[in-house]
Amino acid sequence: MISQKIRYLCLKHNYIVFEMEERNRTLGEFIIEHQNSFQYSTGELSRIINSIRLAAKVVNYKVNKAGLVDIVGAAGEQNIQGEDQQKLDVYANEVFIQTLINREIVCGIGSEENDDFITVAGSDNSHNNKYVVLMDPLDGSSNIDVNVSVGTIFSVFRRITPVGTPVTIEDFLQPGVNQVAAGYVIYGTSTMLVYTTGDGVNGFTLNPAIGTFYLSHPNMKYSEDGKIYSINEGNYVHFPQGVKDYIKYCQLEEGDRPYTSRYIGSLVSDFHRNMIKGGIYLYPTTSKTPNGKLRLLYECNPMAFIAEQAGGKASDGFGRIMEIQPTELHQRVPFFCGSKNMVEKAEEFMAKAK
Ligand code: AHM
Ligand code: MG
Repeated sequence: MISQKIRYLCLKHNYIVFEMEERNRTLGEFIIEHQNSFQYSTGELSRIINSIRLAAKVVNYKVNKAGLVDIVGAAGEQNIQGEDQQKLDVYANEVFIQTLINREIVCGIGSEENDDFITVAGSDNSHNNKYVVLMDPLDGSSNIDVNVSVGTIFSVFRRITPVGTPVTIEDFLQPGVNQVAAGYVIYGTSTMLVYTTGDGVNGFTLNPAIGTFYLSHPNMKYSEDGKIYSINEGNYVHFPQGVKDYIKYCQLEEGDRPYTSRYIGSLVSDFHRNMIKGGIYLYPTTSKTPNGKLRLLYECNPMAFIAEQAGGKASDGFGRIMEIQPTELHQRVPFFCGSKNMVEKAEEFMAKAK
């Protein structure tokens, strides 16, 4: 930034004042600076974040062209949950998987779009890498055709099976408290990569002209209270009584209420807005989705880790998301996530109605 004194002299002498942008750190610089603060630092985790950064740029390029080329619409296949896969889902899945495999930095990958986990061996056929990545490569993909923000969600764990052996299902079925990193990319009005390695949450915005992410949102924090609630109210009659009661509480004219209702239908976008403005996101059980809709491993755990690192909270309505012991790869759970006091209030209603 230019100093007040120089600005004054320039104006006095009719010189043009050029505003220099403050030079923010790039994501690449930030990763290198923070590498040593990570307790098991060997550079591998940094290389994983770097790969995700690269894949995010490639997917971003394609997402931005979605309306221009013949890329929207169903690919004609269904994923394991029986949902139509969009072409961009398939594309994003391939880009993230290939980027991680090519760089030989993970020993396994689990993806919402794949029925089973992928075992990754090095080019010498060894299994010496330490980390597994779980991801939802393109979340909220039903929004692609209508030009609404979508996202990528990822979660990183250290393997629990011995290094040198192929990964097993146990490496993937770890509770969220074991995560060493998690993050998301939001392909919105601007593209951002937000992540944590357990030392706070930082957000980086892509400058598309030069393809570089810059630190734009350092140390992101949820406010303790918020005024936004995000839920698909079309499912109201199927919600558990505790959620119905909580919604009525949000709508009541009292104190700082009624709250504002905002629902995009892309978890990443709803979460991102609520983290910045203060709010709660809820996807409870419904009769259509008796275990909730969102996946514990690909969506809830990573978002819960980010939420907690930002001072927020994530619950299944009764207890901490990150303490749930997963039993299957594509497990679904109810999800209540956001500003701490709002999540606690929702839990109170759930407990009362139980
Ligand atoms: P997806 O992984 O198939 O895209 O589904 C997850 C999405 C979330 O992003 C979003 O919050 C939720 O599903 C919306 O569901 P609904 O349309 O039932 O409200
Ligand atoms: Mg998803």
